[in-house]
Amino acid sequence: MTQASWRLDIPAAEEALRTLKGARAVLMPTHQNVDADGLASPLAIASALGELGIRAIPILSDGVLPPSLRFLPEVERVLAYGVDPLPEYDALCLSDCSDRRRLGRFYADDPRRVDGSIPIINIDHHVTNDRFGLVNIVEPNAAATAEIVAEILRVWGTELTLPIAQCLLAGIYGDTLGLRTPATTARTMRTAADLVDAGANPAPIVDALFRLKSRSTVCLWQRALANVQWTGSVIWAELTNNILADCNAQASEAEGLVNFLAGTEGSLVAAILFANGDGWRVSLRSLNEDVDVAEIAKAFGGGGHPRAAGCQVTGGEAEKMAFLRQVNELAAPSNVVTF
Ligand SMILES: [Mn+2]
Repeated sequence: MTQASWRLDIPAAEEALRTLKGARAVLMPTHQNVDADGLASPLAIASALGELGIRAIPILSDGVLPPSLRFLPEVERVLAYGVDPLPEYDALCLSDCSDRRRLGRFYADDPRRVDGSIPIINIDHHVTNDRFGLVNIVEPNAAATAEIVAEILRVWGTELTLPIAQCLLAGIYGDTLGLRTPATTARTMRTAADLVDAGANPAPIVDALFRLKSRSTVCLWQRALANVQWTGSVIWAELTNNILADCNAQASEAEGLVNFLAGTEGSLVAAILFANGDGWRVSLRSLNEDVDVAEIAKAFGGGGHPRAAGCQVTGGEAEKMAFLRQVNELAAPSNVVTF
């Protein structure tokens, strides 16, 4: 377990609040393929800003609410981009979003939305965050954006209501797989304990994020596991749109699968390749301390964390296989021992 090695930038947290207080409405787009941390953090912030009389609206950038996140308190306040009309806004607050392209369709439809002409508050824990905001609160040593948000709300002096506490605990549990990842510190656990003291209940979070699964998810895993392949020490599976359609599943349902594969004996990297229009969106994981998948993803224009990252591979079968061979070479220098 590593020691806590970050300190909240309190002046930045205060400046963020000043900026948000000056806005008539704050839009909070999520990153694409949103996860628990990516949705629970803006939900908690929106709820806290509501206490202060500031209107803040979380919006799902790719218009889809993953079924596993329906349990989040106050999720009904979240809009879906491309489905709900886009409200008027004069400030943006992004959480858990390492760069603006991660906003998916919200960005792609009009990159000028995030060119800085509307002030951006950027709250994140990705080491690859490029500090695109007017105010940047980026703490790569925090285990989850929700862990940072818990401290920001302390500075803001907002009440830790039950919905806020439950959201923040869900964000922390989501990114730490239930306080189990190397990024989890004693401080992460203390923050989690404070949230439980405030009334948060871990049991439904664990069920929703790690135990309950739909029939479509089991179908997806069945198809993916039947086609697991190896390229050197890279264990990988590809998910096509046909498989998703056959199983009536969304791509987000395979997120747990890459974590499952990452624990496979003899592997240094696990990859799930999601076929999309241009090639594949790739999700990378490693349990090996000597392998940094954020660095590997960066070599292909992506980013993330040392243990979990992603990138896009453009092209066809030849490019796909070349990518996997390159990942294997980047992951397996001669001094790295497989387990
Ligand atoms: Mn996160």
